[in-house]
Amino acid sequence: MQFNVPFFPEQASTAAKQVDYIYLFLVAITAFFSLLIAALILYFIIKYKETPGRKAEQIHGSMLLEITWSVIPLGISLIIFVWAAWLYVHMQRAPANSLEVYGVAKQWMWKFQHSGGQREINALHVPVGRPVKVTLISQDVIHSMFVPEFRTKVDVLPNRYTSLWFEATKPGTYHLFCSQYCGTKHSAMIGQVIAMTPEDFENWLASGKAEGSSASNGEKLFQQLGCVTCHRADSAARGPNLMGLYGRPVKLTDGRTVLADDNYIRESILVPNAKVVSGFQPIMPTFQGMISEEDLFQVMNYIKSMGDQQQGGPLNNRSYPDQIRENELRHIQEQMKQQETTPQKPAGKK
Ligand code: HEC
Ligand SMILES: [Cu+2]
Repeated sequence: MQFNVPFFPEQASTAAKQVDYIYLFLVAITAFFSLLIAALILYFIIKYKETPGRKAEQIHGSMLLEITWSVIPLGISLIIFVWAAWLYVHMQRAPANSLEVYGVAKQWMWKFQHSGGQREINALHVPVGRPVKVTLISQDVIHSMFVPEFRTKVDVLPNRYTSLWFEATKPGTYHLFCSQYCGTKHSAMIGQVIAMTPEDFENWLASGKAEGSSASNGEKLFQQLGCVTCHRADSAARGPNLMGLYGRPVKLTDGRTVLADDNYIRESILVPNAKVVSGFQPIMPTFQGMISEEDLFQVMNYIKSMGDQQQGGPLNNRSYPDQIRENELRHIQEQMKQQETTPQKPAGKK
């Protein structure tokens, strides 16, 4: 369904239609009840007009009426809730085969990098027909990435990764806005998302000047920053082996178990003592101020790629079977639930 209303942005992603359906449903429901109530008011004004000789009659409610006007709105609200929650969850979870892109927002520009190492400013090239996941962080204040034609938006925060995903459906150039007031030139913090056919996109990637893939740049940083002196596979290692770490549960010295996701790895590098891996001493120095957000993305990509090198599998693939992963995830979830309900135990004790 395409709406030919001029003030509606084009629908250019798979989610756009879904969002518009909910929006139109809300408008329709609102219009219907507004009109119904207005009409009833008019009707009652006329019908119960004061006429000489007619006496007001007191009534004391009607159970049937009360139940009807409670149950119907409840049903409608629940429809809206279930529908919107379903869409929200769908739009939060990037499909596993998503193309990964990383973005850094700052006053007042957008910087993107692709896993191949291509970088761009205030522009983001993506292929159509394939989900794209954009992981974002801010270098300063809160920004927000908004692409109206894709009906998708996410706040971009300092110190924490957030992400959004979309699948563009038609080639074209779409507006990219910052939708959180972020300072004097907030309104100039705009850019373009350029959706291309897969072939054009491949050509674009190939023509881009990239000094090595993101992961290989990350590997260089890993050596330059001295991470490799502690994180290595041999017996001289003073830190945990990072091979296959990404996406796995990690046991901490305080007995908690956490998932090694983007935010965990970022924190491990910037605030190493916040979560100390079980069996290790808190000797890792902080790299706060020594590594830019962009470089962090590259180191992250290198750490993610470590598990694959071992297996030779595709990027982000886990180095062990899904079954184990499922069990482990369930285990973590249970642990987290317990941690919420029981007070923290002292470190070491179980
Ligand atoms: C002086 C040795 C040392 C250096 C240098 C070092 N680390 Fe660490 N790192 C450790 C130790 C020890 C731990 C485990 C204790 C902890 O969590 O703090 C650790 C933990 C980690 C973890 C969490 C690992 C896990 O299994 O959960 C990551 C990720 C990490 N380091 C990345 C890095 C990166 C990236 C660098 C370079 C920018 C680096 N480290 C430099 C010693 C080091
Ligand atoms: Cu902004």
